[in-house]
Amino acid sequence: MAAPAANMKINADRLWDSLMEMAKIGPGVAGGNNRQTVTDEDGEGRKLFQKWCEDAGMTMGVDTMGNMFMTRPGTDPDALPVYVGSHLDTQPTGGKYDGVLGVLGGLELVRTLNDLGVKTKHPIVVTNWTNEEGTRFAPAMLASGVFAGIHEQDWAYARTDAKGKTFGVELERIGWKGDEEVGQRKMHAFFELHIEQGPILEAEGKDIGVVTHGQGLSWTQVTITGKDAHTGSTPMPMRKNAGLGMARVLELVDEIAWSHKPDAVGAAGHIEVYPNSRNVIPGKVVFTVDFRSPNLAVIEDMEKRLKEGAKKICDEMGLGIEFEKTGGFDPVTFDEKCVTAIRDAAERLGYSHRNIISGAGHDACWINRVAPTAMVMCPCVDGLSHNEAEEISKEWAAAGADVLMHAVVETAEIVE
Ligand code: HGY
Ligand code: MN
Ligand code: MN
Repeated sequence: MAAPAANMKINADRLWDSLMEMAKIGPGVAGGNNRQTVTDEDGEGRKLFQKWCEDAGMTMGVDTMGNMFMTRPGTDPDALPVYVGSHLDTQPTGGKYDGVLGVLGGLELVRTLNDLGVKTKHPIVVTNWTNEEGTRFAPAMLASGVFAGIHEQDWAYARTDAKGKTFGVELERIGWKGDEEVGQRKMHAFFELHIEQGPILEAEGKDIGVVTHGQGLSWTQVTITGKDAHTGSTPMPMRKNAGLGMARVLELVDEIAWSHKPDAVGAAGHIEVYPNSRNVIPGKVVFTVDFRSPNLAVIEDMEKRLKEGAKKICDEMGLGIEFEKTGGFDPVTFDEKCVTAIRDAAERLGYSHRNIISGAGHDACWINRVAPTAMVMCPCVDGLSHNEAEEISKEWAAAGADVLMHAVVETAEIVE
């Protein structure tokens, strides 16, 4: 297949302006974003993305999970489309680029092809996957997971947020429950551009990460029960302090992750304390342990040791404990041909690059189950993400979008 000419580049200023425009929707409190899934802000961001795509001549399809598919026709309508995209939803204290760069990078490549009058045999479909973050409704990558047949749609619709609202009702409320049956679309390939969300590329001075693998993820929700009691008048020996039990379990989580250094990681980002009153010993805590590793056996070992060790801690303290697996996926190996298209594109464009394993989960990790898939990464400042201070440079964004465009266009086959 003919590769695009090395001088075929996206419009960096236009991409940057679109990123800054989208960042105005669902602003955070410290310069980032709080555009959580199926909130009104998410709905607003979707509308802006739809407008931009339709202005670029694309037509929209939306499935029953709210996944948005914006199609640029190819010369052969029967050829399976090449999909490209990521997610527009953010963490509560999210950055402006996590996910958004991948969606708007896909839009920018279409805008550039329009400018250059380039046609491709295969249609190109720019995608916004619903609820990648899994922060409001666990698990992460919910809608791409339903699309890939990992989760049942009814189970996904019933996922509940901290206020007792369900995903399905909220999706309908914001008016983005589409009529296309989820998962019916067949793909020639899927490409995702994403910021690294880690320190490697910046530290090594590399423009591009060629993502060969994604590490696996395990989310275990732990509920520890003790007894609410007065923090002043209850003698220490009489206490059933669920909060103290959690503290000791979190120490264990850290110890387990360190025992598998340098690759394994572990922490709890979600913690609920009940009744969360200054003068009541917590009678119940609910928290989610997030373990990750490129090695499945390591993940399984960490899960096993968590259960055994946490049970021992609670037994000794007279506390109850329950475990629920609320999310996870095995380590991912991306498609060799697609990965090569990305590496060749970086080479052709003269961008420095290195192979990298994705530390974060992405929709591409599920789509890899149903279509040849690969990812391209760009650096981010100090490797910081899931923080409002998340930052990238315009040059990094442009390099990533250039490589994305070249890999997509080569795979979609330019028609001379
Ligand atoms: O959890 C993750 O890795 C992704 O950011 N949702
Ligand atoms: Mn993301
Ligand atoms: Mn994220």
